[in-house]
Amino acid sequence: TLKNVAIVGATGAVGAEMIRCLEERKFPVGQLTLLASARSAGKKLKFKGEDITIQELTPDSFKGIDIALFSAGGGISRDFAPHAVKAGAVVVDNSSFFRQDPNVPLVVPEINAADVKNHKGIIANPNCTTAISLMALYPLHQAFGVKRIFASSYQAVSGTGAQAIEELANQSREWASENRAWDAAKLDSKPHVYPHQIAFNAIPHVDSFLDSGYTKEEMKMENEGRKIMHHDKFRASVTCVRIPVFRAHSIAISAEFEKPVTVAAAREVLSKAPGLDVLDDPAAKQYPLALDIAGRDNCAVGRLRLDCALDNGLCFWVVGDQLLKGAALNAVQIAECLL
Ligand code: A2P
Ligand code: 11C
Repeated sequence: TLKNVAIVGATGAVGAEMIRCLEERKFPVGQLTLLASARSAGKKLKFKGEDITIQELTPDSFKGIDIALFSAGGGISRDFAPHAVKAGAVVVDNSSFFRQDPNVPLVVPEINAADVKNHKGIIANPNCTTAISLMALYPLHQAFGVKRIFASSYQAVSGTGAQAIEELANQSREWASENRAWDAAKLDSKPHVYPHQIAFNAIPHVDSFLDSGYTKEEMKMENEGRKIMHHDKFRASVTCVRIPVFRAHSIAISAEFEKPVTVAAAREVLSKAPGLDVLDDPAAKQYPLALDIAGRDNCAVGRLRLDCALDNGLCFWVVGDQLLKGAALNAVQIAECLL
């Protein structure tokens, strides 16, 4: 049976991918309602070759909606998801706002699809860095029992949204058009989205800082990882870094396991994992690259090696399109679990 679907934040970087995922995966959409701010109302976006006029999001937007996909930031989810639930819709929320609510399942369908059925109107979509990391970590956990990880992320600007994509593009153009030398990479223009110039830089600051000195983004790995893997003792020490890549997040992970692990056994486990490709042939210079993984549904893992500083430790490099597996694709997969 067909479902009436609404996308909140349809004009955003994730919203655009949600529209595409619904179309590509042949989700049984009855009517598609596209919602955004008043700034976008009246503009049109295409779905299955047809123009759909964007409407301004209001508390009354959800009459007759079966499934509402939210990706317009935590504040919008906080204020409007309850209206959608009241109107009878099931909300799949891409923001961090409801993720730790015990009444809200937090789901990566390849890992804990069964949690979907416990929902009370809202299902949360995990953080993108966490979701991509778990696509490789969870199968290893099932085989070897993960105790803790140390990780660094290399996050694309599209994780921040459409304005950040523009900021990186503009800064890159500014450098090129002024014929600047390599050692004159610091531009005159002031950044708007990030606290520092992102082009030609690496910024160890994603989301806001906590008293502990970690950022919120960094702690999502442990907090969301525990909930998704049903593993209350999982520990994660993470440094999240924004880099001048447009699309696809990369994460370098050192994981420590309960049981002894070998590269061959890990490769065997990972090669059978759903939604994950193993690209691991260093001699052929083959490993997952953001530029190759961008636009692909599957995440990819490579650089498998025993960790030389941990007991029962494995190092690996996992890359995923964070607009897809980290956001729009995962949200649509959750919606598919509801069918
Ligand atoms: P709009 O384009 O009208 O501002 P991104 O994460 O790529 O920056 O996208 C954010 C999304 O959230 C956009 O679709 C944006 O719509 C939407 N959004 C932002 N503020 C509001 C709001 N007050 N009401 C509805 N949608 C909003
Ligand atoms: C980023 N991961 O790349 C963030 C965006 O918890 O959903 C999404 C933040 C979140 O900036």
